Amino acid sequence: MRSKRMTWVLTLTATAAVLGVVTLQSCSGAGRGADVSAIARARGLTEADIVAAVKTFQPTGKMDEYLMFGSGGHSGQVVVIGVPSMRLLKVIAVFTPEPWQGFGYGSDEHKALFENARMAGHDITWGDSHHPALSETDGDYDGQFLFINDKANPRIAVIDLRDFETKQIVTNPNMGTNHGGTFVTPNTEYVIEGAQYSVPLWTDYADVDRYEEDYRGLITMWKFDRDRGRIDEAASFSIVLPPYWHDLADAGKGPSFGWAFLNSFNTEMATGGVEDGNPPFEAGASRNDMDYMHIINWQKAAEVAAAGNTRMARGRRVIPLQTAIDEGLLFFVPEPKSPHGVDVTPDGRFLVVSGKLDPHVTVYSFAKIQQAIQNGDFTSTDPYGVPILDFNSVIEGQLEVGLGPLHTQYDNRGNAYTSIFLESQVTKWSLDPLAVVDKIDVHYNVGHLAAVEGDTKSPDGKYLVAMNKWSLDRFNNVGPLLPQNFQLIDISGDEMELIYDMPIGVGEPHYAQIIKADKLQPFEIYPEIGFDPSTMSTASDAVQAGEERIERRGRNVDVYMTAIRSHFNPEYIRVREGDNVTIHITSIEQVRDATHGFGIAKYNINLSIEPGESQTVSFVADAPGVFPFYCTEFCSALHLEMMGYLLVSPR
Ligand code: K7E
Ligand code: CUA
Repeated sequence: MRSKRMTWVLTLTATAAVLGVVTLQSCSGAGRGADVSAIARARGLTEADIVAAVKTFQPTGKMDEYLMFGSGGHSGQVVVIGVPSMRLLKVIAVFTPEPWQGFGYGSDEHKALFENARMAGHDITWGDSHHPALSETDGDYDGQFLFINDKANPRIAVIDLRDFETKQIVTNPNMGTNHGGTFVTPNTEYVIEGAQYSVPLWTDYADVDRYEEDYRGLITMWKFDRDRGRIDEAASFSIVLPPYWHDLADAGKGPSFGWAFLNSFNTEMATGGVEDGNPPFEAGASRNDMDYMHIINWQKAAEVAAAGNTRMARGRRVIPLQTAIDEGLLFFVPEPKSPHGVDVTPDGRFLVVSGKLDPHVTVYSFAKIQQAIQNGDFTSTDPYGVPILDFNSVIEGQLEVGLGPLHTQYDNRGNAYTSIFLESQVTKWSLDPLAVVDKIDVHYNVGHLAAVEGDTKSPDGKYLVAMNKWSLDRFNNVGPLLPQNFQLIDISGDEMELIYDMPIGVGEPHYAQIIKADKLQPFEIYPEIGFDPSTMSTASDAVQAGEERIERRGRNVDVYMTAIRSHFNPEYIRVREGDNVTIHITSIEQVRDATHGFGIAKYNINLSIEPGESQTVSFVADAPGVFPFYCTEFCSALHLEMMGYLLVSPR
């Protein structure tokens, strides 16, 4: 491979000529007499630094070519980042309340969403978001929806990219946690959620000594109703799996359409218990040289479910394991040691698996897998009767890429990029022939990679982001809890070039997807006055200008309020202690970015009301006193005056 310390043979002037941007030696006119080479010298910048800066800098008002949707890790949110500038544009509130967006601070719409997101009788106000998935049409991102999993509390969220807001959270009571989600099928027919740690399925409680009998894995195919923009829970189904631990999944496309692939580990079914003198989980679950890639015919499974060949488990439709075996829905093929990612190639012909404890990537041929299934070419079955294909007869080849390979993405020139955790590198390799092409150091301990459109049928091949778990010495010391480091890599040339470091200080992101920005068509303002984003239609309680009023029925008080720069109408809300108050607020603004907030002091209420939006907040006026409410978003010169009083008279 090439030397890591590149020698700069070009002079600054030569670079300037190549770039055709500025004359670096003297820039009079270009930057008010600035001398770029003098600035670079003073800041200690190298030639490569200047090139990287020019490749990533966005002048004011210039938009990024791509948007990256990254998981927010245990923040439970989604981060939206412009590429290549790596500017953070938004943190979309998903699983965790977020006051700026007024998400979970009083609005009835969000109360309903969080109500549906409860698990085991608990309000859940965080998530461990891992894998965002953009909706696809014909195997390509279509820019309409985004899905993301909560690993900690097995849930899936739906975000509508018309307004970048979370619309739905569905729970999976039959999983302990999830990890193999979210991944979409090529037309977003289904959103895939694979479990991670197995738990008892048909009984609510079984001790670990009943592990092999009562614990089960699961994969759920969530049916997505694109017209409604919602997962259809009743039309969704799950398939029971043996009690291995399951990891990442991917959906086949092109020739492998209709199939899903799911990694597993702990096929040893180790049950840990280091305190009892047993090997700890980490050792027990890593004994075998091979685990099983699960090959799942989801298209046929959907037919089996539609035919009623399911049982109910905790109110959900489930295809029992024996049915899955009998119907030919589930096959295994060995995969090397503690696999992490399984990534279908853009043409859908091959699957790339990385074993964390194996220095190779293994490339499986979908055609060979199909041939073996059709020929009934099985070496044996697992203890539960699942047929196992012969490893050597279905692989296309293996390639040594480095120690601790994890995740793979693709470009548009037949190359794959695999993250190498232990060596803190990205390995670029060609699929045909199987050969390492280039390696680059990243800082440090890389997890996922995200290449632009890198898991679609037509990757763009321009940029790759290495999502590094450790940042160590890359940023200023902010105490013992460090941000992660997203490193932007230019992959458009023969050699990869590291061009930007972006600290992520909100949680531990895992995966991201990067979409061409012009595929997104978000609203600039809501399409009509009185629009309810939770239904994406006109609110039944929308308030138009001139309709403002307060209605009382016994102890119920309904306030019909409008907001426009720079006042609320009405400005007094007079109620009695103990009254049930419902405020219906509509922003009658039609100007882009004229957002108003609505916060009530000491009642833990805050809304964000964007132009045209209608929201409802209900609460019991249980504390008597005088409580100012005010607009929490700076909206005009008279923003401080945009206020009113909630007057709660004692009973
Ligand atoms: Cu590797 Cu959850 Cu995909 Cu973390 S996961 S990196
Ligand atoms: Cu409206 Cu500030």
